[in-house]
Amino acid sequence: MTIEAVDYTTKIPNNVNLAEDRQVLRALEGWHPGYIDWWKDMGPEGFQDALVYLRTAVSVDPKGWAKFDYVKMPDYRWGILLAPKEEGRTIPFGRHLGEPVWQDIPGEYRAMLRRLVVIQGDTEPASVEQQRHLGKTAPSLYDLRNVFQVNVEEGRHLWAMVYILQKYFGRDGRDEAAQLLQRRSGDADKPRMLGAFNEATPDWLSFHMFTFFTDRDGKMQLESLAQSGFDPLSRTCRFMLTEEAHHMFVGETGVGRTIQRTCEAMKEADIEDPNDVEKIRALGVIDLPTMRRKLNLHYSLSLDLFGSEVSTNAANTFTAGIKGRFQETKIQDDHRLENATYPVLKLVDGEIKRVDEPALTAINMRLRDDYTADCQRGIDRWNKIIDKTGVAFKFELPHVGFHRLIGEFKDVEVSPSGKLMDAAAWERDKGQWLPSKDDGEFIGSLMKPVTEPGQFASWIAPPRVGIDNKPGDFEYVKIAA
Ligand code: BYC
Repeated sequence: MTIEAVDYTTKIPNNVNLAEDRQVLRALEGWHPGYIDWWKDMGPEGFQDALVYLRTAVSVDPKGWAKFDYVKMPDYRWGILLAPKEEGRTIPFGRHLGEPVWQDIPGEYRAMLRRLVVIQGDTEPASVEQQRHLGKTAPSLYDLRNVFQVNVEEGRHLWAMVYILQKYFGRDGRDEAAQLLQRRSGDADKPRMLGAFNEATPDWLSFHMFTFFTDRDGKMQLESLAQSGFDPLSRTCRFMLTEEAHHMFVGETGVGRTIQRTCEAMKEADIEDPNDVEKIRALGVIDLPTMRRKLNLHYSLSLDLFGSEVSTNAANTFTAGIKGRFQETKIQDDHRLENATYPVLKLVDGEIKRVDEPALTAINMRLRDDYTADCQRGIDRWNKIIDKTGVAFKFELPHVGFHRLIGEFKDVEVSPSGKLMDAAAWERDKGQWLPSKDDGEFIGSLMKPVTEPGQFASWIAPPRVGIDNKPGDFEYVKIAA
């Protein structure tokens, strides 16, 4: 493994030798002002002059890749960083299994690769746009810093994809890079490409659920692209995954701290029944049934991001050696899948059944199953927090057919327990399972900013440890810098 040093002398820090790649450097420098305009228009609302205690990637050495310091967000050094090259790496799956990885894009796979890179790129600025209002209502300086950290890194992930577009796709790539700054989350005319990235993130519970569930789809997709036979994409995604881990940490601990605070408040007030919603809400915390409805929403929206269960697109990208499976190199099989099958949940004669499908077309389903297992581990950790406080309540993932807009279940209604329902029954019952307007208004009423170092809003517990081991009263954001 060779670790290329990061060059900080060019405007765009990088470890891809941009100083000698004048054409790409010029293209990126040409794109930079538009990016900064986008950041100022669509990035975090306010706080652009605040000093934020941020981590910046300064190396790709797994032993020490980041440095923490106060930075104004528009001055963050958004760099192009690829994980170290693995000498002798070969394509780990598909038709080209065992051949040396490509340093350039084979002509026949150009369109396919471009589509994946553009979709991946599109999600990054979308999430920043979705989260731009949150600074105003942060429950603490610690949380405020975390959302900004996530935002600047999503910005860097956009740069990562734009580099691939501009370096390997010439003029088409430059056009796509420009369009990535033009689409807008939730816009009627120019929406972002995937469903979940056009939804609102109205409050901090939504943000934490989003970073738990939707960033975890990001992890699965990046893991699959990190297997790619196109080595620059693989290396880019591998380094993005290093940063992504913190985003999921923010989500998991954010929801975990919310659960913790609710259970503690219930205990202090001697409330045993988690469904005693009115009394619990009066304590200034979010009741567990409301959290369950939010969980149901974010999980189902995120499942849609895996595409159809049975997909020839997925089969084609796998066979081409472009997009693999989660932890492809650790799977014990022939990595070609021409004769294999995989069980897929389908609607058969009005019933939900597992049906064996060719494993190649079931690649999305398999990734989604891996995702569900990964989510379940997080849910188990949340349930442990509840157990420890003695409150009788349990979170569960709803059935994968619940509330779906993409794939096998898009035209039917399925309850969280997996029962097919008619439209009338769904209309009658869905309010129990998905957040209502009233839930949104109640959560909204708790969203009051707390800007005193070491203080937290009523509805969320403090973290167990600080970022970069800082003490509890550390001033993570100097607002009036
Ligand atoms: N919304 O064969 P199909 C992240 C379209 S998150 C709208 O079923 P395929 C992050 C599809 O485009 C990770 N349209 O699916 C997280 C196709 O349309 P066209 C993002 C959808 O292609 C948090 C048609 O339906 N990265 O990084 O096998 C914060 C049939 O497609 C949707 C990636 O997704 C949808 N949900 O799989 C920040 C990786 N689903 O082209 C960042 C790259 C499907 O026929 N993307 N369609 O008009 C892919 O690997 C695949 O394109 C997909 C879909 C998984 C998205």
